Amino acid sequence: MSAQPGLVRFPNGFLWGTKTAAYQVEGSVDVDGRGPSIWDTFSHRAGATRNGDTGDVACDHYRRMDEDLDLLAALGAPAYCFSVAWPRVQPSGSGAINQQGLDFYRRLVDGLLRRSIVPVVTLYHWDLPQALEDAGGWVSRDTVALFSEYTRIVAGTLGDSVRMWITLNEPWCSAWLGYGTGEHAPGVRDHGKSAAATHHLLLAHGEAVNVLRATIPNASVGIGLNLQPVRPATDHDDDRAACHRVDGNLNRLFLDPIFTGRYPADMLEHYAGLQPGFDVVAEGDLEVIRTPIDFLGVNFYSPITVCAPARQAEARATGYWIPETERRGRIGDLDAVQVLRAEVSRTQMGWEIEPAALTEILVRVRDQYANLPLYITENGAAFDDYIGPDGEVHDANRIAYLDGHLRAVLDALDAGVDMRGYFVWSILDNFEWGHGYSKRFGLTWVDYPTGRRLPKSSFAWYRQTVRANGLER
Ligand code: IFM
Repeated sequence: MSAQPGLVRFPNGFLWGTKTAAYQVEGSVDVDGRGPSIWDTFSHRAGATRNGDTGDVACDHYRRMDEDLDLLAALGAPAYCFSVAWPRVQPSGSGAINQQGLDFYRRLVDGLLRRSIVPVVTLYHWDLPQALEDAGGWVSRDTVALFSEYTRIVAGTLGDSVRMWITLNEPWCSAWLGYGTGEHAPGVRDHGKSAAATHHLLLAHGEAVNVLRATIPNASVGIGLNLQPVRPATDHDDDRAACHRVDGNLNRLFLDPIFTGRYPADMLEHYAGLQPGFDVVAEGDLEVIRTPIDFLGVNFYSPITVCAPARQAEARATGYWIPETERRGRIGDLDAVQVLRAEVSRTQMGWEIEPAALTEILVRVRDQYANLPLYITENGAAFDDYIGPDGEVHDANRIAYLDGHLRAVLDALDAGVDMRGYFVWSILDNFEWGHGYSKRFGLTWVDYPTGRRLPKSSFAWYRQTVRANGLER
């Protein structure tokens, strides 16, 4: 990157931002006509979330929007990505439009523009209207057409002011945590349903790309995928095979259809026989799914290492750590067990910190799929933050994490990858799904009982990084 003494700089126009999602920050779940989403239902189910936490209040962003807009202006990052809650716009997921819901997002977009912040909109970040789940949710093909209808409404309302659109955020989580392990809403445990949901989510994405393009002439449209390099614990054939399966589920099941118009053959074979599974794929669907996109959003947190279940003792003997309590659920249907490297530091989520893995996945996307513009649409970390005696949150570990991953982005740029921007997850501490409020990812501490916002040290660090458009050498 361009040389300046003491500083290593990002390209001009590199888009810096932060990101949130509706259910994680908004609260006000039953005001101004909003209908219930699957996360309202799920989070109120006994035992579904840590401490029974729900998004009922969250960061109270719905009512504190102006304060949060000022916070974003104080940060100085030129972009902000938020998600629209489908049940605010269409309380029952189809038909009647709730104008008050749309007005909220209009005010949000106008408030951003007034502060010269570029709005980036995610259409779906997991909060499916409950009425649609009752009718089959993402397992039902009907949801695809309804998502197009919803997309048309939002694009018709905000399209004059919003150019950059993300159709879906991390459809893997919706499909495999929502319908597979049941850790996420709607809490279903049925991998046949996960497979069908995967396909319908991808189809909804492809259809939405076309709707956005038809509605907004200069739209820039992409999807946000959670991608993770997967490594075998050892060179043993069984560990390598387990690695290939996990990679198939986490990465290839989404990248392949989007960029090549095919599901990976090994995954189709792996899930064959499950109902409804990939039997829901109809002629012409994959052509829709592979509709060209303008950019890919990469959400990155950590790589993952796996072994074959029968080789756990060998993995332990090789120095890996497999917590006794480690649930095999997440990758259990893949006949694989996640192992941890004892010497690698982890975030409070238990996720290994390895910035080079980010460079690796970015280069892989370019080399194996497409040389298209890439944005890091999420990167960040939860740590055990606390307010110190001086009244401040000194989150040096988060600064180190972000700094390391930004250098990994620089490495990708050096390798010729078309990196266009970087969004920190998140501007605020917020509702971390099944973990409730126990995990804090924010650049800003949120005091949940009062709603008070307190920028952490990482907030000042990120402001400085954005302003310099670079990092110290
Ligand atoms: O909080 C989530 C977000 O909703 C989706 N990506 C990962 C983040 C941290 O777990």
